[in-house]
Order: sequence, then C-alpha cells, then structure tokens
Amino acid sequence: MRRAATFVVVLSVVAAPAARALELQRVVSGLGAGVVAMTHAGDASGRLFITMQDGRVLVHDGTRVLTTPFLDIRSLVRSGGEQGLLSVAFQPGYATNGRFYVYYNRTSNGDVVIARYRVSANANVADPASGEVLMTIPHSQFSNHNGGQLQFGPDGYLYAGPGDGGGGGDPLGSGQSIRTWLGKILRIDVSPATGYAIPPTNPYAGNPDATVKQEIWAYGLRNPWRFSFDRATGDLFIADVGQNTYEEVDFQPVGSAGGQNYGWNIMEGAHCYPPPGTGCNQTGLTLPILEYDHSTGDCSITGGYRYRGQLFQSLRGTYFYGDFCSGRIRAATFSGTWSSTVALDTALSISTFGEDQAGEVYVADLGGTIYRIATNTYFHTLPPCRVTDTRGAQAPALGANTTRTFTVAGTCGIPADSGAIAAIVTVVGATDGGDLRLFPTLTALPGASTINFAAGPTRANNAILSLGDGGRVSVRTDMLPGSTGTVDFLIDVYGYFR
Ligand SMILES: [Ca+2]
Repeated sequence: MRRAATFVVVLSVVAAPAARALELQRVVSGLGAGVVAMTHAGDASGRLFITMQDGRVLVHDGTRVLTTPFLDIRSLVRSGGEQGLLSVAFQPGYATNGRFYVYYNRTSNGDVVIARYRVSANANVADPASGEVLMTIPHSQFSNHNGGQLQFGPDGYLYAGPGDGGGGGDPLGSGQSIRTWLGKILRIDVSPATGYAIPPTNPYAGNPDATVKQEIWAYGLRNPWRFSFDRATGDLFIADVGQNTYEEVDFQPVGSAGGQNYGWNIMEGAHCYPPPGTGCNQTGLTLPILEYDHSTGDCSITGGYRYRGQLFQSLRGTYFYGDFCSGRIRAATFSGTWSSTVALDTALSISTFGEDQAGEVYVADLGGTIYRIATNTYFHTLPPCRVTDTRGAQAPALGANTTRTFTVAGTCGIPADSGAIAAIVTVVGATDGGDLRLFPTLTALPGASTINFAAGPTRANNAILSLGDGGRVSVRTDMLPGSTGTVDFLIDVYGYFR
C-alpha cells in the first residue's frame, strides 16, 4: 500500500498524462477462507470455476456465485495448511466430453489424488458419483509441498505439479530422482475412456527400468504450487516456491522435448543449495528466468499468467505473479531477457491467479476475495482528427453484410496501447438503410448497432469505441434485407482512453 500512496503523490505534482498503474477490480467477495484456484471450462459459457481448499468447486456465472457448488468432495479431501482440493482443470472439448480433473489430498493419509469427474445433466453441477482416480501419489510423510496445479498444455496433455513431498531441504530426495512422482511436472494423456496413457514423447516413455516414472515431464522442482501456459505461444511458466532465501520462475519454451532439470535441491533459484554455497555442479540444470529473495518480506511465490486478454491493451504479454506473504504483484516482460518490477504492493494473501476464457487474469486473496487485474485508465483529449474515411484512401465503400477492419491506433495521436477512443461515427452516401456495428477486432460481434442509417441523409453518432487486437476496430455492415447497397463512413476522433 505504501507504493500506491507514493504514486498518488507523484500524480498530484506532475499533471502531465499519467503513466498507468495496475489496479485490482473486485469481482467476488465473501467466499470465505480457502480460495485456492480459478479457471474456466473452455466452453464459451463465461463461467469462472473457483476451487475452495475444503473440497468444493464453485461457479461464478459472470454475475454471481451460484449457491449450489459445481462439485463438493469435502468428504474425500483433507484440508488445512498446504493440503486440500488444490485445483481443477477442464479437458479440451469439455463442452462435448464433459470431463474435468481434480487434484487433492485424500482424507485417509494425505496422499495426492488426481481424479476425473464428469458434468451431470445440469451444466452447473458435476456428477459426484463419476469420480475415477487416475493417480495416487504417496504423500503421507509430511503435510507440506503438495504442489497442486493441473493444467492442460497446448498439446492436449494433462500436466500436474506435485511438490517434493515436504519437510525442509527435500529430505526424501525427490527433486533429483526420476523414481518418484514428487518434485516434478508430470504429463499424462487422459484421452482414453478410462484411466490414462503415457504420452509416447515423454522423456522416459518406454524406459525399460520399471522403477523410472514414465509420467515425468520435467524434474528438479520443490513446490510448483502454480504453473501456467501462455495461451498465445504455448510457453510454460513454472513458479517454484523456495526454501529459505529465493523464489523463482522457471520457463520451458513451447515445443520443448521435456526432461528439464530445474535444479532443486542442488540449487535454490540461481544459487547453490544449501547456503553458503561453495559451488555446486550445475551441469545440465535449467536455471530460472526470474528470481527474488526474502530480504524485504517476500517468502512464497504464487505463479500467475501471461496476460493475453482484451480489456487492457497495455498489459498484453506481461507475466503476472505474486508473493503470498508480502502481497506484492510482480509484472515481468521479455525484451531479450526477462525482467520484472513490483507492479502493485497489496495487503492480500495471494493464494492464486486464474484466467478466464477471454484471457482476463484474476488474483485471489486466500481469505475469500477475487479481483480482476486491470489498469487505471484516463481520458486524453486530442485535436479533432479523421482516422477513417472510406470515400478516400480507405475506399471502397462498405458492402452489404460484410465486415471490414480498420487500424486506428498509431494515427491521429492515438497511442498503440489505447484501450478505446471517443469518436464521432458518420455515415454518408448510404444507398439503402441499415446499421453499422463497430467492435474491438477479434472479439464477438455485439448485438446492438453503433449507428442506424437510412438511404441518403448523413447520420452521425457520438460513441466510445473499444479497440481490439492491434488497436483495431472492426465494422460490420448490415443493410436492409435483400439490399446489395453500399455505405461510406467516417470516424473522427477527439480523444482516447489509456
Ligand atoms: Ca530451480
């Protein structure tokens, strides 16, 4: 909060166009303790699925949290500390196959279970009797370091990230052993009707040594509580919780053959372990792309997502992650190498980040509140300027029942990362009546028109136009039924939001 206060002071002194700051928009509150994961089903329903540590999955329908849980397996889940129901992942094609996966500690002894469930005839309620245990990962010796993330990769395989089995310093020797599922990123093929298969391209697939775990995709991890795939590139970001001193983000480029050794417990972050390091053999280790230390109140990394949403142009490509203890949200960007800054210093106990189907990113406080990651936005006036005129250089006129796209950012003083423009949309020379719908490129066609027109007369509307991918606006022309008419239009801008 100290940083936010400082920022406000700077703003009041410097009246120039403000740099934008990260802002959290509250989406849901009052969920009670134990929000540990958020995701979507990939079914275009707009729902956010909220995993509660106690064993419930709740549905946020875009407006509110439904009273009846989507899934309630509290009787199966040992919850508390680092244990519980820790994440949910929906299988690609969920809208037709209805299959999803859960990761939890089981009641009897804390072992980690990965199980498959199916939705019921009610889209907002799963069938609790459909549970099929796919993997049981021994984890009874210590209650900590369960990992807990499930994600489907761009290859359609299910990835899971168990921790090293707990204790401190990896007493079980899990990280560097390929004979345990602990301390790994695992990859399995869940496409069979029952059970699962080993992907033939897993690094140890078909290994003749029966003690080698063929589910292993990458190893040398301590507690990869949260990992995620970049939906645009397929790259994998693994946030591995540190032991005493360093928190780290590990990276795996899309198309990797797997088999990376991310170093634990030879190294903690980019440093030999245990400290004080007098050197260690780093041969074959993949070091983190980002790390931070515990010297200023940080203590446990919570991995997030690379922002690929539509609402906040300036955030695109930024990887957001946080720290559970300090509440800091960090923003990392790539420019030859990865670098990171503290984007927001919050009072949250950051338990998880999540992504909806549109790519918007959410962050949760363990205590029961979910926020959307956003930017504050200001309106900036511009001298009147014409950005689009289909009578001139951007001819021809729009035809009936077609969609055209116009780039408006980068012209007339509109910055490339503007989120929206204030404009006057003018229709001229319509040969028949109809309407124009202007909408952000690569988003869904809106139901309402921006401007309706009749043949002949000039019509103008004042509008706020959101900009989509590449600072573009798309225009859909709908002339009266049966018409093959054309229409010209102009966009005159007088300000933008950024
Ligand atoms: Ca490491």
